[in-house]
Amino acid sequence: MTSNYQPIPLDYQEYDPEVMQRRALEYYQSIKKRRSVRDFSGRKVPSGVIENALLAAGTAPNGANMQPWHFVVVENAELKSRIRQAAEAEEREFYQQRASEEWLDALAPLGTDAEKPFLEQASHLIVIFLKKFSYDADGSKHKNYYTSESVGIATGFLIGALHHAGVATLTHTPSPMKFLNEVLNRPSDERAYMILVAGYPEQDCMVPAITKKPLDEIATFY
Ligand code: IYR
Repeated sequence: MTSNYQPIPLDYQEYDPEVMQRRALEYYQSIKKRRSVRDFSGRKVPSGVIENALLAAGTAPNGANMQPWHFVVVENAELKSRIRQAAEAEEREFYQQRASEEWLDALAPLGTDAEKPFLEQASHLIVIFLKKFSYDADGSKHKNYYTSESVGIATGFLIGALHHAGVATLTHTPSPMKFLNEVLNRPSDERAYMILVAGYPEQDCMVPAITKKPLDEIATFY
């Protein structure tokens, strides 16, 4: 039997335990400063920053290395405005009809509503699509595996990479998001997963006061 398994040496960097400790602490101290930003300035983030962050996202571990994602980067004002209009229509429906009282109560501390000006103001909208299938060069269709886990991890890498570069982000998931396939010309077997809003925060940007759970609540050690 012929095998497609072709191993290469691992490129691995080991650190001394103290260096490990320091790096782990420094990473936590950096990532804990990431906040979801809803007030963006119109300033443009350089395209190269977005491109490298996307390359970082594309390294994410994923099911059978099918890389079941597609990122659409929107800077065009006309497209942003179409996305805003469609998203606000869905959000008005959500806030006025679909959301339960319990859900609205849970959102109250975040101060969100159906108005989404950031969809036009922010430097970039990165619309993340999940691909249920891949296609060979000859056009034959293959199922992708663990697609939501894979795209979730890639999205996490993307958010982390943008934060590392100094780009503020907001995860935005208007529901339903089908309109994004139409506006952005994506095939119907791709599912819009999230809009990642990216840019510089507005000057004197405020964010809701929230706290994160302590370690003993989020983790168990045996
Ligand atoms: N999609 C809506 C509502 C919303 C839902 C959750 I859960 C949030 O953490 C934040 C907002 C909106 O974007 O306003």
